[in-house]
Amino acid sequence: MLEITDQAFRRFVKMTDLENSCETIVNIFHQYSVRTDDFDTLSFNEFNRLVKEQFPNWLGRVNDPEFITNTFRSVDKNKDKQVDFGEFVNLLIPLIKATHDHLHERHHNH
Ligand SMILES: [Ca+2]
Repeated sequence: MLEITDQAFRRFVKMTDLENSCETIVNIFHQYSVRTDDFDTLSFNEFNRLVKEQFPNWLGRVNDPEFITNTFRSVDKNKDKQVDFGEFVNLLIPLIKATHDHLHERHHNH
């Protein structure tokens, strides 16, 4: 039977914006998590790099080492000095909510 690769399959399936957004989040996480040690978690250095490169506008204090250290500690809920994907998603939730609130503020000011 003809096997269809994941990539080929995607050419035939039109994913929704939300599906694409979810996949983008997973892909970006992996771009950083595969660099050293455990390929599916972020070490402190990987986390530091992801936050600096991916949130330069939203997290204004990305160049403050204390801010990065404190954020890493608070995101690393199980204290294993690695940020897994679930912990990473918990970091995104308040950012997504803030984006939503910000959009409403702009809407109300019109
Ligand atoms: Ca962890």
